[in-house]
Amino acid sequence: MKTTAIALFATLSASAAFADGHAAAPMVMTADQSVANGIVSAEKVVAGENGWMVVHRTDADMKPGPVVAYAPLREGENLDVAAILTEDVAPGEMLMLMVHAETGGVAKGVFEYTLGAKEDGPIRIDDKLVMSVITAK
Ligand SMILES: [Cu+2]
Repeated sequence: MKTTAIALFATLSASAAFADGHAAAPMVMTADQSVANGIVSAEKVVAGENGWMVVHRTDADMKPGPVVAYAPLREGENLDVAAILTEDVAPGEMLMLMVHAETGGVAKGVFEYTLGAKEDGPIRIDDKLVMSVITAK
């Protein structure tokens, strides 16, 4: 009986969260991968609004560097997101996959961000960037 009550509560909380639009916190789920085919991919990306998965170069300092790929994201869950690299990335080089919004620019549906720009800039949750760092295999 107790178990049933707990399960029911969990179900109610989940639907309330969905109605509120905060079903899942923004995140990037990815892993080290070969990018020899010219694609960087993420298993799953959750975005709070329509936007972009942006791929920055980075290194051991973990600071976002130049953008080398991007792909559109829908609000909510995105599975198997693939971004085409605009330049070669060698095995051993590090990449940062980051969630950016589609706000602050002048054109809708056009990726307008360049490093440090406000157009289509990164989102922040609790003042932190939403990103994952991988190493190219
Ligand atoms: Cu970024």
